[in-house]
Amino acid sequence: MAKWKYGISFAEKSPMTAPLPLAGDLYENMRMAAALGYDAVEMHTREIAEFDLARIREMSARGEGRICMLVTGRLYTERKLSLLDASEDSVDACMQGMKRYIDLAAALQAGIVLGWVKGTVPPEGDRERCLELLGGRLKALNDYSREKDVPIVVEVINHYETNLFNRAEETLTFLDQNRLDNCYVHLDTYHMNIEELDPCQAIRMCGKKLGYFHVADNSRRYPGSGQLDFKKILGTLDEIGYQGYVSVECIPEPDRMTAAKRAIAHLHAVEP
Ligand code: LER
Ligand code: MN
Repeated sequence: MAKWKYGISFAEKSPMTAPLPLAGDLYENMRMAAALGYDAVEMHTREIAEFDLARIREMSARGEGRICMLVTGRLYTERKLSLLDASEDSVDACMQGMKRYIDLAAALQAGIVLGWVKGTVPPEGDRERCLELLGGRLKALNDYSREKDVPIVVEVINHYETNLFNRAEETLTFLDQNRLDNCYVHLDTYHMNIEELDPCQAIRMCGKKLGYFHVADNSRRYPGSGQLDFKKILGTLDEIGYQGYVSVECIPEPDRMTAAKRAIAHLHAVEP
């Protein structure tokens, strides 16, 4: 019996260059992921998407998978909204979108991944002021999501993609200073390999505040394809008593099915 649950990233539409191993029909992919040994899929979707909730619940009851997380990035990439937008109207629309994601996650008993939607500090922008604004806005979402029993996980993403929350320590400090008790740190081995001097020390630093964990190897292909020591990484998750999901977010090479199969086989082989 694994110490944690395994997830895998999915979107209905995703190019082969994106780090989402699964794409296509949701229900087929949930079933296929479960058959491969994954406990759940993490879904990139729009906040206005509609799902057959009864069908998803029936599938979960039959052991045909579930949805562990909804990823909010499409609010940013498709609707161009973020929590640090300059106009109040955009920020309001972003907050409404995030609340819709939270409502949908509540119906699915899933969590919410916050990555790019947090926004960035503009060139020449006042970083402290941005952090203050973000803290207030996230506090409102923190309280809304706590009421609905939906955790928010804030992803730590490397500095080539964003200029806020690039490292575990900075993210932990922000969550702590703003008393975001329903928000957790979301680490990703790919980003940690770029940003953290010692990824295992970053895991230890998060301790009970670690809420979600993405895995890919150093080239962002499936775990086990490259240089990262997943025995040591999973051993450190065990050391801190991590009980969340370990979720595969990797480039679908050599093809979707092979990447998904090899990833879970490697993780099972090295888990404590
Ligand atoms: C998403 O989980 C992620 O890791 C970022 O790199 C967004 O692409
Ligand atoms: Mn990630």
